[in-house]
Amino acid sequence: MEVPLERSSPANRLPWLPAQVPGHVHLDLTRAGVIQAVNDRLGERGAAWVDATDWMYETIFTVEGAPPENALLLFHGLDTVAEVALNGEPLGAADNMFIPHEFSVNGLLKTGENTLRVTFRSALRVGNERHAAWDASGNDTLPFDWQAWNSRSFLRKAQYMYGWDWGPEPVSCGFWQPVELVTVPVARLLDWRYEVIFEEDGAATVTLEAFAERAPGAPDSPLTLVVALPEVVARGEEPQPSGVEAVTATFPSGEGRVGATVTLRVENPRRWRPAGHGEPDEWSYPALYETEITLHCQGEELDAKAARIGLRTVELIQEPGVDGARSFQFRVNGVDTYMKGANWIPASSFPSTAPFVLDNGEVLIGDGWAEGDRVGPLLEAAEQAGMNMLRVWGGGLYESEYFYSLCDELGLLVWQDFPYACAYYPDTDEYAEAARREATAAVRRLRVHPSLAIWCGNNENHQLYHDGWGGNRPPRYLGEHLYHEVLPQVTQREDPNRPYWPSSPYLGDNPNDPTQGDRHDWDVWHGVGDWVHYRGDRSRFCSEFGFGSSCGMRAWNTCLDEADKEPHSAAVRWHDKTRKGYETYLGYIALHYPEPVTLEDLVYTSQINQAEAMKCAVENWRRQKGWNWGALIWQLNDCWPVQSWALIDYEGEPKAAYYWAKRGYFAPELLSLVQEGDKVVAHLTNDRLQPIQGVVNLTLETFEGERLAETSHPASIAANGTGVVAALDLDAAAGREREVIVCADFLPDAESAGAATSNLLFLAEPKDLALPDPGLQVTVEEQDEEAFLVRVTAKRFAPYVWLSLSDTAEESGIVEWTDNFLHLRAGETVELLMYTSGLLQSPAEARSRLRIRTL
Ligand code: BMA
Repeated sequence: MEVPLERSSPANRLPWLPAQVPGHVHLDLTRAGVIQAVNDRLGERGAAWVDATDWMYETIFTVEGAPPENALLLFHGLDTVAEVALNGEPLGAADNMFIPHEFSVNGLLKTGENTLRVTFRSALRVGNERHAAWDASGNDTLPFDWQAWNSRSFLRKAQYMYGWDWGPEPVSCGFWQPVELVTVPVARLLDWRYEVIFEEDGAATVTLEAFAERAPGAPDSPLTLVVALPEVVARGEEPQPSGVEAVTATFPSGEGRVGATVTLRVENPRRWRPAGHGEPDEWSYPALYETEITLHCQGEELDAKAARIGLRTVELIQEPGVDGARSFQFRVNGVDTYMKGANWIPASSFPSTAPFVLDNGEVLIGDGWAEGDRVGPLLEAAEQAGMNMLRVWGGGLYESEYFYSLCDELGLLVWQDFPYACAYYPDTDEYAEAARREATAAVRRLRVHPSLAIWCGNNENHQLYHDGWGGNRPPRYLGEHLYHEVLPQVTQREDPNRPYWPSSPYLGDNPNDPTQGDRHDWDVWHGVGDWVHYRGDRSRFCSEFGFGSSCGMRAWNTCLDEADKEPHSAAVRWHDKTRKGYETYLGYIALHYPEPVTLEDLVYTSQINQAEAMKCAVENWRRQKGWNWGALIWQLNDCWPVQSWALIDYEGEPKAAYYWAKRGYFAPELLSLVQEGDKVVAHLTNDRLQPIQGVVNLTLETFEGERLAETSHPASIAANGTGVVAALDLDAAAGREREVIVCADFLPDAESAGAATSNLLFLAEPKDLALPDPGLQVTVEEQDEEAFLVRVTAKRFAPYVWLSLSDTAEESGIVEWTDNFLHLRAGETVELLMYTSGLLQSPAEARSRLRIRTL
C-alpha cells in the first residue's frame, strides 16, 4: 500500500527508522536524532512539520505452526487516524484514539512471517479537511481557525495535544497503547458491572452482571460465569478472607453480547471510603474486595478477569434553597463529604508514556524510554496532601486502568469528564454515533471502579457558548445534543447509579452561577487578576481555580541551557503558555513580593505567591462549608516542563503550594484567619467525622517574638463542621503593620480527635515587611539510611523558608523533602527529613550543600 506524502516534507528524505510501541512519532524521531526533543528549549518550534506528515509503522512477526482460528489484532489505542494492513491486505481503519480497535485476521495470518503496517494520516490535516467540508456543506458555522472551532473538534483525539495554555502542541501520532494478537476459539469475557445494596441487617448484597461473547461461528455451547470475592484487601495490610461464597450463573445461548448475573451476600461488609474518612480504628486505606470473574465452558476455563470492587454509595445532592439556590454536594456512604482536590491533566504531552496494565496484571510503564512512572507518584502525592477528589479534565483522556485502580486503592474519588473541552463540536448523526460508541466503551471499562464518583459531559463548552468567548457565537450551541442526549443516554443505560452532569461548570442561566451547580473561578488570574479576589467567592462547589507559577529548578535544568536561565530568556518565555502576557504574570508577583531578577528568584517568588493564592481560596471556601462543598485546584500536574498552575511540576517536584496544602489548607482541621477592620477573627473547620475540641490561642507579635496582644479561647467544632472560634483586637498593631504578625494555634484536648494546627497572618504586603535578619541556625544529622534530619531554628521571624541543595542538573532529581517553604516564628525550631537517595555521604556534606532562602 503506497501512501502519498507531501513532496516537500523532510520525512521524504528519511530512511525507515526504529520505532517503539507503545510510543509516539515525536519520541521515535527524537531518539533517531531527526528532531530536537519537544520539551527541550525551543524544540517544539522545529517539530511542526511532523504533524503535517503521514507516518508509516511496519513490523514483521512470526506465527509458529498453523495460524490460530478466530484470531484478532487488538489495538488498545491508535492515535488517531490510522489504516491497518496485514500482509498487504487492508484490515480496516481507525479514527478514535479513545477506544480499542480490533480486526479479524482470519484467513490472512500465515505460518511464518507476517507483515503488519499501520499508516497514520496527519490528524491536523484530516481535521482541517473535515472542518472545510462542514463549512462547505452550509452547516451552522463559525470563523475558520478560531481556537474553539478548528481541526481538533473534528477528531476524537485528546484535545490538549493541539496545545493548551500549559502545554505544547505536538499533535503527533502513534500506537499510544499496545497491540496484541488475540485468539477466541470458543468465547470471551467482555466487560462487567456491579451494584451494591446495604441491607438493614448490616450485610451488603452485590449484584454483578458480566457480559460475554461467543466466537463467530463457534458452536452455541453452554457458558458459565463464576464470581468469587475471596479476600478483602487494603494498601499496606495483610489480606483477610472475605467469607463470601463464590456463585455461578449461566449465560443465555446465542450470538453476540450476552449477560449473566450473580448475587453475592457480604456479611459484615468493610466499606470503601474516600481518603480522610476512616474511623480511628480502621485500616488507613479503603477496603477493596478481590474479585475473580471467570468464564467456563463444559468444565474448561476460557477467560478470566481479576479486579477489586469497593462497597460504597456516592450521591450527588442538590438541595433547593431560597431564591433558586441549590446545593451541590457529594454524599459518600451517607455522609456529606467536603471535596478537596485538584484537576488532573495527562501526565505527559505524549500519552503513550502512561502506564498500561496487561491482562496478566503486569504494568507496562511508559514507552520504555526515560519516562518512568509519572502517574503513581502523582496520585500518591495527591492523597498525601489531604486530597480526596481528582477531576480528570475533559481536554485530556480517559486514563489507564492503572490510574483508576490506584485511585481506588488510595481513596481518591474521580470526577470524570468526557473528553470534550473548550470548543464547539459537530453533532451530525455520524459524529453523535461515534460519540455514543466511544462513551459506551469508556463507561463499560471504567464503571467498575469504586473511586469513580461522577460523569461529566465536557469542560467549559456550555460556558463558552453562554459567554460567547472570543466574541464569536455560532447560531446554536454546537455539540449540545452530545452532552444533553447522547452521553446521558449511555451512562443511564450502562451505569445507571452514577450521577451525570452535563458540563463543568453547569447549572442556571449562567453556567457559572455561584448559587447552584459547580463553578470555575477564573476571575482571579484571567479576569480581575490578583488572588485577594478569591475572598468572598460564594461558589457552591469550585471545580476549577488556579494561580500560575514557575516549575522548580530541577525541571528547568532538564530543558534549558545555562544561558537560558533568566526570567526573560526566549526559552523560559516559551515554556510559559498561560496566554496571560508575561508582564502581567510577573506583575502579579510584584504586587506582593520583590520582583524576580534571577531564574531562582522567579521560582521562589512565583511559587510562594501561588501558595498564598491557593491558601486564600481554599480557606475562603472551607470557612463556608455547608454552603460550599468542594474546592478542586487547577491543576495537579504538568505534561512537560512549564510555568503553569500545577502544584507539582513535570519532574515531580512539589511547588510551595503543594507543601502548603499538605500541612495547611487541605488538612482535616483548618484554623484560618480573617482581618475584619481592627480585629482578626479565627475560624476552625473540621473535616473529621468526630467532633474536635481544645483551645485556640491568638497572638500579635513582633518579628523578635515580643507579644503585643494575646487571647486564648476554648474551641469546639462538631464533626464535619465549621465555625468562628476566637477574635483578637489589633489596636496594638496600629502604625506597626510592617513589623508584626498575627499567630494562631489550635491545641486539641488530650481526649479530643484532631491534630494541632497553626496559621499566620501578615498585616502588610510581604514585600513591605521590615524584616530583620532571622538568625537562622541549621543542623543536619543522619536519620536513617535514606534520610537526613534537618533542624532549622529561627532567632527572629523567618518567612517562607525554602531549603534546597546546591545542585547540578544530573544530581538535582533525587532530593525529596517532607516539608518546605515554612514560616518560622521567633525562637521556633522545625525538623524536616531530606531524602537524597544516597547522593550525599555524610551530614557534613549534606550541610555544606544545603541552601536556605527566606524572604
Ligand atoms: C480552564 C481549564 C483549562 C485551562 C485553565 C486555565 O479553562 O478548563 O482549559 O487550562 O482554565 O486557563
